[in-house]
Amino acid sequence: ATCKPWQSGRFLPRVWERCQPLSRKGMDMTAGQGQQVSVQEKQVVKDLEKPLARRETETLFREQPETGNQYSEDALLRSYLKTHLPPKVLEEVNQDLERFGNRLLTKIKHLGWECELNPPVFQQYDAWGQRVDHIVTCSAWRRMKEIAAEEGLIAEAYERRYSNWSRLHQAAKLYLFSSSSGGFNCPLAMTDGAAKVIESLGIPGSLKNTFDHLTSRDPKKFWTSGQWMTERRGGSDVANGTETVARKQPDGTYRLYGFKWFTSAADSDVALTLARVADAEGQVKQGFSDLSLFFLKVRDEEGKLNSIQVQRLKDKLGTRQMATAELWLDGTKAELISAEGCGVASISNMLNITRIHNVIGAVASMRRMISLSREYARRRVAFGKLLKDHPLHMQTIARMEVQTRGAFLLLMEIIRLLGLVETNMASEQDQLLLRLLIPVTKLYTGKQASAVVVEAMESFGGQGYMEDTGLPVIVRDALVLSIWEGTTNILSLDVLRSLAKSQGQVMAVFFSTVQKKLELASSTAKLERAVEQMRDAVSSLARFMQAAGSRGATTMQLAARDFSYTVARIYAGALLIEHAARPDASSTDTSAARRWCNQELCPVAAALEKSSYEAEEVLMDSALVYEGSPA
Ligand code: UCC
Repeated sequence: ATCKPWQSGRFLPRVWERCQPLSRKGMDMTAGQGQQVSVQEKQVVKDLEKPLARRETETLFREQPETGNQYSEDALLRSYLKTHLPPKVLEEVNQDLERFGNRLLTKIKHLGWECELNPPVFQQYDAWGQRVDHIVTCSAWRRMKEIAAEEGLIAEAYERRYSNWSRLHQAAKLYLFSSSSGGFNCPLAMTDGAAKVIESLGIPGSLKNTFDHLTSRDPKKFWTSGQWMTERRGGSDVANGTETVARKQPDGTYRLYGFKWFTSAADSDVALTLARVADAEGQVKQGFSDLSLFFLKVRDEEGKLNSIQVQRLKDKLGTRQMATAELWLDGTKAELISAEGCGVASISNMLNITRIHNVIGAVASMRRMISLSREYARRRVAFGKLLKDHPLHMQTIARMEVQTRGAFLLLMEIIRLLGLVETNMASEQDQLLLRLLIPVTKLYTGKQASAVVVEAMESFGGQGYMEDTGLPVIVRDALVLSIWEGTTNILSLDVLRSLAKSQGQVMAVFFSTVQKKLELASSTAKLERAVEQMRDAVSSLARFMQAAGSRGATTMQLAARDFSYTVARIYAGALLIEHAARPDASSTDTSAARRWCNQELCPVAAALEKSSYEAEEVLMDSALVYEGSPA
């Protein structure tokens, strides 16, 4: 008994060291007690009899988690597609994803790792002292661009060969691609966003050629786009923070003058950006929301930069495979593509697409980490048995799985709605629901991704913290997902904006959609309790909305985060229940839905009851806590 520190709760290193030899004995004892011993476990025992030097390397080698064809292994994705796609479409999409999964495993994954090992380098001058401002990328990164074209990762969404299901096909591919893409998912997000803006403008003649490049399947023709929104004074508050000025030229084009503080994937071919148009006297009003949207090419036909100077590349925590730069625009030739003063509203078409890509990245990173974590738990032995046979470890992985499933179904739901909107098949309700669910899903999955990948890293113990396992890369890259494309608070306020703009209609659609999903599942006995919990949560949310309606705007702002979380959790719960109520649902589907509904579904109501949003009191209280205690 003294040699089982995990039972006595004594984890002091010295005690543990003393226990090492006996822990082996403990393992043999377990086997002797007639418990099930797997082949793997027997192999470990055999290994322990080998000479020390060989034994150590072989044991760890066998523990290295490996996943196979991501598509074949993703039961949830497969069942989702099977449920929703028409049979003919399913057959083709299935084949394509199977093939793509194989290509990812055998080729693309390695390229992704190469991108991580060879991040972009900034070369400001050439050997002869001439300023070149060259962002040097590795060959694997350039190959990713070709692969993106060959696979139609953008084209698929705009060709619409599967009508409203084209977006689903594209999203499934991007989701599989994301964690092996070596950061190339970032330029693809913005490229998709730019194509969307151009399409929503009716593909004007001047942008037809660009649209063709952005949506091309020809690697030689394919272009990527940047989204240059952020300036020194405005990451979130874009309207007030943008200082860039646009001066009209006699030929009708504009020249841009300003400084862009974060420009992701700065090696892109074109970009959309915001600027303030100067009037006939050359004057500009600063600090007002009168931004306009511009399109520009980064280089001219000869390959020279379009009056752009690269100040430096950013030194980032993650996404290091991708060049983020500070750029001076010094007379950059550009085309005005929105109505003057409507830049923010126009670029929101791009933002909504890049936010969806952010969700794809979030769900993909959770899925990847869990797959590895689960695989490791099948190989690693501790305290006499495989990790997967330890109840607490299994429960931890199960919790991550449930979170990932909820996030995945939210993603698929916004993709489904987007597909309908883009093929003019969406009802007004679908459009309202999409407007609400994009910020909700973005903020929820961005945050969940950080939590899940860190938890998953921990499931590898110290190995998870080792750079050369590749696990820290996934963690680092996931941490940006709650910041990119709007922070959690900014997105929470966008949720409120969607309520205000629609005069509450988004919530009316939300409630009726959730009710419908619950009704369809109410005859499934195994889901009875989950449906009940959901109904309670929906009533609490409705009560919150009634109560909050009579309070001031500050109350609603203080509640915005909890409110958005509530919407996310309730909607994901409804989706999980719907998925579990299918005739061919698996027991995993049922358990996941039940577990999801066992968590706090309506945090906003609970907080209201605790008076957490009593504006004056809370503001004063928060200010006190924020200031800290006097010394
Ligand atoms: O660029 C970045 C990094 C790139 C990397 C991309 C990779 C992503 C995925 C990778 C895959 C893994 S980061 C830059 C990101 N920046 C932001 O996200 C900006 C954050 N700030 C906001 O979101 C703000 O809410 C603003 C700037 C969008 C709006 O602030 P304002 O000035 O307070 O806006 P207003 O006045 O409320 O709205 C102006 C107009 C209104 O329309 P009108 O004029 O018709 O009434 C709004 O309804 O814009 C409309 N609008 C929207 N419409 C605002 N937001 C939206 C929206 N989300 N959807 C529709």
